[in-house]
Amino acid sequence: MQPVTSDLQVVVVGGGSVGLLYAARLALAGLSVTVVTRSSLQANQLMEQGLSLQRLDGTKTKVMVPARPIEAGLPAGNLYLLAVKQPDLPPLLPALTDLNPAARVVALQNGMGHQEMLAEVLADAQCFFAIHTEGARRHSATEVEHTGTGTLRVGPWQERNSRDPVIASFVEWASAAGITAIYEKAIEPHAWRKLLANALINPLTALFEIPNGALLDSSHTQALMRDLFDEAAQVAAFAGQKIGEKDWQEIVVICRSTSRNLSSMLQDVMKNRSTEVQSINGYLVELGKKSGIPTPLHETLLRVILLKSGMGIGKEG
Ligand code: KPL
Repeated sequence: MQPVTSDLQVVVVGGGSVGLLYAARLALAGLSVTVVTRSSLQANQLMEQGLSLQRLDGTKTKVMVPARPIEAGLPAGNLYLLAVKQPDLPPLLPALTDLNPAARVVALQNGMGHQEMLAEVLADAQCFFAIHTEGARRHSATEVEHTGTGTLRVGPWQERNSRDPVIASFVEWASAAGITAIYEKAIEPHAWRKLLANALINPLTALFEIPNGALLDSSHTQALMRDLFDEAAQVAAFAGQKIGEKDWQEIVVICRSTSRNLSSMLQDVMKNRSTEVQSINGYLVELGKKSGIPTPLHETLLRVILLKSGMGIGKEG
C-alpha cells in the first residue's frame, strides 16, 4: 500500500548498483525520484532508455526516471539519498551546502568517516545515515539486478529524541517498495556492525574473486573470517561497541542471503575503480593503532586490496 503522504521528492545521487536499485524500487512504488549521475552519458541513457530492474525472481521491469549529471547541479528535492562510495563523497560536499535547510540527506556509504565529512557542510538536523544489506549488481548504465534481500535502517548517527517527518515518510515509502525499512533512533551501533561485515566479506571476496556465499564453502575462508572478526571486535570494544557471537552469526547470515552477490569491493576491483577499503579495514587499522590493539590481518588485507586495485606501490593517493 502506498503511504498517504506523496510530497516526498527523492534525489538519488549515484548511478552505481545501489543507487540504481533504490531508484528503481522507489520509482516503481510510485515515488517521485530523480537520479543524479557522474557522467552525462549515463544520464542521457537513463532518460532515453529508462531504468531496468531485474527482480530476485528473475523477472524484469522498466521504469522511466528523470536523470541529470552532477555537473548540472543537484535538482530540487526534499530527500537526497547519497549512494556514492566514500572516495566519491568529498567532491559532492560543496553542492550539499546549497540545499534547502528543510531538505534531508541520507548517506548510504559503507565504512566510517562520512559522518564527519557531512557534519562539516550540513546542519545536524539535516544529516541522516542508512545502513543496508541489500545486494545489487549493475549490468549496464541503465540495468540493475537485485541479488539479495536485506534490511534498510535509517536514522541519525547518534540518538535523537524526535522523529523527523521527511525521514519517517521515506521509511514508509521504502516499505511500500517492498524493502524491509526501519527508522532507527541511532545508526552508530548498526554502522559498526555493518563495518565489521564489510571488513570481512568485501576484501576477502575481492581478493579471491568469489561471490559472497562462496566464503562459506571452505573451512579456510571461514577461519580467516573468524580471525578477522575477533580482531575487529576488539577495536569495536575500544569504541564502546559490544560485539559478540550474535554479530558473528549475523555476518554469516549476510553471506548466505547475498550469496550470489559480488561484493561492492569485488565489483570495484574488477572495474579497476578505487575501493572503500581505506574507510573499512583502514579505519579499523587506524583505530587499532590509536588504541594499542594490533590488527595484523586487517592491515595485511588493506595492503593487498590497495595493491590489487592499483593504488599500491608508488601510487598512494
Ligand atoms: O554491503 C555489501 C557490499 O557488497 O558492500 C554486502 C552486504 C557485503 C553485500 O555484498
